Amino acid sequence: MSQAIEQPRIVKIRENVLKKNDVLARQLRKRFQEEKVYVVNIVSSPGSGKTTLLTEVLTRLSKNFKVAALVGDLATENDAQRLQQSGAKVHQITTGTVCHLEAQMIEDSIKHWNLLDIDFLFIENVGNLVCPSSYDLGENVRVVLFSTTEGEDKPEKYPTIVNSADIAIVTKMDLAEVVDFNKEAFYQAIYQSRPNMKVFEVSAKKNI
Ligand SMILES: Nc1nc2c(ncn2[C@@H]2O[C@H](COP(=O)(O)OP(=O)(O)OP(=O)(O)O)[C@@H](O)[C@H]2O)c(=O)[nH]1
Ligand SMILES: [Mg+2]
Repeated sequence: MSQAIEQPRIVKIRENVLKKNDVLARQLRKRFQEEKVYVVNIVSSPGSGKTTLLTEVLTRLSKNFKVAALVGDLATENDAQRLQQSGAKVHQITTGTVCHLEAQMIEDSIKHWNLLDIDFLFIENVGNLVCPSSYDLGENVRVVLFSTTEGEDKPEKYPTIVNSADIAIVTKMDLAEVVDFNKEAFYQAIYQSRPNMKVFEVSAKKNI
């Protein structure tokens, strides 16, 4: 079979997978809404600080709210163990070779949880700046993290993830000076895709 004939088949399968995911994500969103669970999907490249920031957020929020987290990685339970230190209900999703979380994985993971016992559900996606942008998980809000140590041009290089997110967070601000992080260039790169995007600057390690 020639490549010209094979190509449309691959596109078709991808379309079907995404469509199936969208349908399930819509059902999940409805369920979350009915059971009053606010869902946050956190996406970023590997190592930009998702687990570190989320552990801090869960620790603080758990004083007044019922919080839970799902975390996706290709392998290991490391991040679930770290997040559990916050006292929150946590479940690790190991994806094997898949570079993103899908709505089906979320549905399977929450099967044993009573959603009425959860006010906020955080989903730490697999570390990847490409794949997670195409997969709706039924979340209320999608947050993209960029760390100062990655360089200020990442929003420009990965516009799809910026476009699919609602909010951006710059992490590791305590290291900004050491790595010569050019804040102006970073904001320009973000605003190029999303002129009014809300951006927060944080450090999960030090008061800045
Ligand atoms: N200095 C500094 N280091 C940080 C900060 N946040 C995270 N780190 C460090 O960055 C490294 C990666 O952090 P993680 O929280 O594991 O990053 P992640 O995005 O969850 O990584 P993956 O789940 O593997 O994609 C760790 O060594 C953290 O200690 C921060 O605000 N400041
Ligand atoms: Mg992590």
